[in-house]
Amino acid sequence: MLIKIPKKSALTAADITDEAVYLQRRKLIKTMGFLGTGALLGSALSQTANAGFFGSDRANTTQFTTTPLSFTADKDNLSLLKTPEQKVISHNNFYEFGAQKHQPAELAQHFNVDPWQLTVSGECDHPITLDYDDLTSLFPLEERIYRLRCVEAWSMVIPWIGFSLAQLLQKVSPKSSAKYVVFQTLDDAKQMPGQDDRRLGGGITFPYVEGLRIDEAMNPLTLMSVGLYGKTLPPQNGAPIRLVVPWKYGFKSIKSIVSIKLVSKQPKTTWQQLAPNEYGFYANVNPKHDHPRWSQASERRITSGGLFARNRIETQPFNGYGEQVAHLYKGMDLSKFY
Ligand SMILES: Nc1nc2c(c(=O)[nH]1)N[C@H]1C(S)=C(S)[C@@H](COP(=O)(O)O)O[C@H]1N2
Ligand SMILES: [Mo]
Repeated sequence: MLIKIPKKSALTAADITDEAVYLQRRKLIKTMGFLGTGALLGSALSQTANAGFFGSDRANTTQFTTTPLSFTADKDNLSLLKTPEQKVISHNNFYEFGAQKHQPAELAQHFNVDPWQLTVSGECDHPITLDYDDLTSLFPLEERIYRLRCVEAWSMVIPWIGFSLAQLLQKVSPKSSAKYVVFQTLDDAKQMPGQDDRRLGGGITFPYVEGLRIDEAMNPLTLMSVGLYGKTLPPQNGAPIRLVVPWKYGFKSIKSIVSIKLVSKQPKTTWQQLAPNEYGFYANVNPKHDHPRWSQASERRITSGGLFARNRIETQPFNGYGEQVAHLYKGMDLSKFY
């Protein structure tokens, strides 16, 4: 397939295929028998694996109840063309519910998020445990329209709702020994079928663990998200609370968090442990540092268009957030600390 890369990393409405045209093509491709390939983060198929994308809109994403949230609207990022809500909630990576893009939406609809407990502890003076209601009431909620760039070279633009992680961390008064922050997803194989089924769960180790350096965690862009498109999160997107770090590859944005711990040493994280030459601790979006099995120079932006829409765009350093975060990595060799 010939892929045109526009000069600028931006998309306008003119770049997008009409939904009807897309559905027509999808039908054609289905008859051609393209469905059924896996879409694993760790698989060589990843870059061209559109199976989940095509299959996604069949998922029943509506059984779980989401509720409207009160929040301050994002007025700064209105020029970003948002990925349609239906795509955001049906094309997911959430290996606890299956490693194919359409599986989380299908298998997570009965996920129980209330009651929930999120503990913030470790190297701090005032550890706390938040319950379900605290998640949306402790801090004023804001909308943040962010680009999300998956390491698999696709991306979306998502209107998240949440609060800065910095606000939460300030509440527990970190000690000076707190140099890193470790996050952990719920550990519950009864509810998350991928956790005790290696095939479904893509062969990764659970519970899912992620980490940030303390200054990355304190950066105002780093968001604790409790919602998207104006409502509480659907389970496939990480209900009831997940991390969003927009300048890093999507796998850093850990979902359905039960524990946040301040620690003194750099933690071992899920993907980094699985394949350290492919997934680093930092995982900053970097078009100049390719994944060993595919290029990171460009990405497929998921819009309302389909596979053949003109939606291949250049990837930006730090996913376009360099002005806000490049200073965090001053003097570091980014090809070494990838
Ligand atoms: N617990 C957990 N968090 C996770 C993942 C996962 O498999 N398990 N996948 C990550 C990856 S690879 C991506 S790209 C994003 C996708 O978020 P979205 O489905 O809301 O778009 O979630 C991240 N967080
Ligand atoms: Mo990802």
